[in-house]
Amino acid sequence: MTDRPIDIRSDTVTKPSPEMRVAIANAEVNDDVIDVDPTVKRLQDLCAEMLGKEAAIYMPSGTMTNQVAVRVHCQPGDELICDVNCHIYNYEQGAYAQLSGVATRTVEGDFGVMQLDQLRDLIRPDNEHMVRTRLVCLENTHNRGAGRILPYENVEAVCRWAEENGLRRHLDGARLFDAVVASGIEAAEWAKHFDTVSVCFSKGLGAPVGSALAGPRDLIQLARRHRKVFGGGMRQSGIIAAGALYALENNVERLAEDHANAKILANAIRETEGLSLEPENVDTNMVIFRVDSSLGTAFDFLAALEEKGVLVLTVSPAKIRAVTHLDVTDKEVIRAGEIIQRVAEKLKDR
Ligand code: TLP
Repeated sequence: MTDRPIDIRSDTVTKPSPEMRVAIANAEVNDDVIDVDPTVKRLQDLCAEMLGKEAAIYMPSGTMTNQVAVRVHCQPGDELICDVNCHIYNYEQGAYAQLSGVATRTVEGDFGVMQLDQLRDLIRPDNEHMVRTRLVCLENTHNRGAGRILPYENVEAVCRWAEENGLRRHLDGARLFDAVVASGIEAAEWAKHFDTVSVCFSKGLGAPVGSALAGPRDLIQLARRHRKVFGGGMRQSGIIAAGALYALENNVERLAEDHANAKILANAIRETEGLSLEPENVDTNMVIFRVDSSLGTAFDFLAALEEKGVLVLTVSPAKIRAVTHLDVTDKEVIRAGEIIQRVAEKLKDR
């Protein structure tokens, strides 16, 4: 019998556990567009409570919660400020422009961390030639920053500056619970600096579908309008919300196991000639490493790993990302590390 592939492309690849499937099968449902689905309501209320916000709304994806947030905060002709490597800027097809007529001003952050000195001069004067600076978006943990946790004081300082200057603040917290578990700082403590926060259930938390956007009641009411026009009004969505609820109630603390596994993988990569971690430290469940050109490209490396049963993703022609999650065991992670080392050795001798 051949072993199953070790799939560490993303923490989005997890499948609902038997216990989660029972919760899904037993979910109470109703039409959540006409009125309210009781399971969706429970999920939304729990999210709002955990994030210390008045209300929350369930949506099909993290892309939608981010883009509905942009739409809630901005009008066409407005501009948002974000780190150049953030998900909203890189992986959402420029939806802020396509769907909301919003421009972006990007900042070269340090693995996702923007400094106040980089931001101070970016607010545009009130002048009819210019777009209106309206919103600052942060991402925590930071995906292209290899799961980096933004320093708490940095988040506080950037958000205070934004507030003092009349800018709205949105947090892409797709993996906020990874930051919570690894930092020991509560979700509401992170969230209090932002007007809106989005969190995902279909990443490390292991649910099959969905994200939530939390914030003040009036903004979430407006978000409900925009969710509908973006095609995210869902009927008996308690079926999928039950998986998300199960994930929130059962799978938060265990994220620490993924973080420990990512450190095991990082150690194997650190010891391998021709590979270097970027950044050097691993804060949560992601590892990004550079493949030296003497071993070929990241695409060559990915193909060689795939042949040996390890699935990863490239993040650039020279960089690879691996993500630990609840469907990979520590043994599999150790094996993935050994395979990475063997592949590097082999490519060196080509
Ligand atoms: N990220 C995915 C890919 O889109 C890259 C992944 O495999 O990591 N914010 C952040 C920080 C994300 O990492 C993602 C997904 C999203 C938003 C979007 O979530 P979905 O996929 O639910 O639209």
